[in-house]
Parts: sequence; structure tokens; C-alpha cells
Amino acid sequence: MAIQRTFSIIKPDATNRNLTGAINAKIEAAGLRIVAQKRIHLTKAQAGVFYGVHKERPFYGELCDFMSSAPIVAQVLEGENAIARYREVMGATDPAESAEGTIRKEFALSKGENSTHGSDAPETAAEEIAYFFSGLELVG
Ligand code: FUP
Repeated sequence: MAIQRTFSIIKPDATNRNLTGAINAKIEAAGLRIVAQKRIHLTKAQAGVFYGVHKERPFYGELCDFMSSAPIVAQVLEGENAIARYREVMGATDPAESAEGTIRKEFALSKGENSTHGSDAPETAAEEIAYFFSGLELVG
């Protein structure tokens, strides 16, 4: 498997609890490199575009409110099979279903406030990276 890039967000529930370093430690321990990173505060409209795929879902409004409620840390992670690898490191969406040792098992508060986002496929990874980072910000 070739070296891949994936897009990650450390979400407001985690930045509020000062968990950025603890989550980054798990990412790095898993062999993923943080090749770009910035802390930003999304507007509700910007969060809405990012989660546009979910706009018909009942939790969409609440999700956009949450994602714009406090700063996030947007990241690009690089490594062997990075997309699937990071989803393993994050664990299942709902912390009640996440495996031991995963980020969400350890830190997530609920299915909505679940500490991290990770891309689910190469196409979405490319789109999500381009939404948050310019080519000049990707130094590898
Ligand atoms: P994931 O890929 O694990 O982030 O999960 P999904 O793409 O299914 O969901 C995206 C985000 O929507 C989740 F991180 C949290 C939110 N969500 C809810 O708030 N309630 C739900 O029932 C499902 C998802």
C-alpha cells in the first residue's frame, strides 16, 4: 500500500477539554505524520458546507452548531494506508461501540461530540484537504 494522505479534524469537544496534544500523541504513535495543521474557528455556514453530505439528516443542524461552537484543529495526516489507518485509530462513530485504545473510546462524549473526524475515502480526503489547506501549506 502506498503512502496516502487523509484529512483530520480535532473537534470542539476535544479542543475545549485541552486534548489536542493527547490526540496528536495517539496519531503519531500509530505511525501517522501530521504534515499540516491549523487551529481555526469555523462559521456555521463553513461547517455546513463541510458536512453537506449530511444535510438531509436529522442531526445536521445540531452537528453544524457543534462544529462552529469553538475552535477546531484541521490536519493533514500522511502514512501507509493513512485513510483506513486513521479510521482504525479513531474508532467507531459512537464511543459506546469504539474499540479499546481508540481516540473515540478514550475521549469522545457521544456520537455527535466524538472528538475527531477522518476522511472515509481517497476522493473525500482530497476534497476535504483542499477545502481547508492550500498547496503552499502542505509541506510534507
Ligand atoms: P464518521 O465517518 O465516523 O465521522 O461518521 P459519519 O460520517 O456517519 O457522521 C459524521 C458526523 O455526524 C459524526 F462524526 C457525528 C455526526 N453524527 C451525529 O451527530 N449523529 C448520528 O447519528 C450520526 C452522525
